[in-house]
Amino acid sequence: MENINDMVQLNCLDGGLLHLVLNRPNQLNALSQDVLKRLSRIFLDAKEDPNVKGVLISGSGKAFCAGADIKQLAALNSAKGLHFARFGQTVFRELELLGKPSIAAIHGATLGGGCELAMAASIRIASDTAIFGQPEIKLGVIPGFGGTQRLSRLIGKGRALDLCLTGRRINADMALAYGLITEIVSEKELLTRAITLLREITQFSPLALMHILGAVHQGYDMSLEEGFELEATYFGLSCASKDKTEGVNAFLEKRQPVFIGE
Ligand code: CO8
Repeated sequence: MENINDMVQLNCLDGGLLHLVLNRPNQLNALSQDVLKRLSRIFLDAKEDPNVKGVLISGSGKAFCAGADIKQLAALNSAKGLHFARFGQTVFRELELLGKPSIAAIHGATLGGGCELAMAASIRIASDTAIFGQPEIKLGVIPGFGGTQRLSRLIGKGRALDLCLTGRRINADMALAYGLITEIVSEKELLTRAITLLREITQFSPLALMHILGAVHQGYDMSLEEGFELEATYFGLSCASKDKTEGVNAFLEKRQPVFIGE
């Protein structure tokens, strides 16, 4: 019997970084209902915890995540499928709307729900061993954890349709060319690079980071005019912060800023 807490291991790293390790290596970190419940708890807690500045997600064993747990998928009827899809969508949205930067550090298979989880992170970097795809069509279903929506938004409708309709896999080079990931490193360097990048980002004002994430995620589906208004609102809020005073003063005084999140 698997313990729900072991399915996602938590490591607190220096600088307020929370490292989540998907930890069902014998199932290639397949996303069961329990994994999703655990992820939801972690994301909600991380959002509220002022000590958490950023989140890193990786997978143990030979894959990032090979998708929803196909054994559980087998038992789904229409009503349960609807519920499971909504639940997964909600959990991944919690990650996307964390208000703090997140990085998916990807290696090996990143398929189906695994790719959908990675797409909910703010940034994806991958090792040269990574493979990506939405193979649900081969199982007679469709992506259900946000894949049809986020993939189209990230890489464009034509490429998303190609991947979802064929179920074919793409390698890291192609994923980079598509804009699904932003960087490729060797598998050995993956975690170090992801941590370094997340540290670089989380040194900035947490408020400004939250405002950027909010402006991009909320503004994405608005009209351009509405998006501008949202951006102006967030910009105004940023200007009211002590971090803005500190950032501008530090520049003028030719020193490094120290942001406090106020
Ligand atoms: N679920 C459960 N178990 C899995 C999964 C999975 N998604 N993927 C792999 N495993 C298991 C295998 O069954 C195997 O277990 P065992 O050793 O007991 O036989 C073990 O992991 C290792 O897998 P393989 O032996 O297959 O490893 P390979 O290196 O030969 O192949 C692959 C790796 C190519 C990744 C292959 O495992 C594979 O194709 N996996 C399935 C990928 C897939 O189809 N993913 C999509 C799943 S559906 C989905 O994500 C839908 C999301 C939205 C759902 C909405 C709910 C309604």
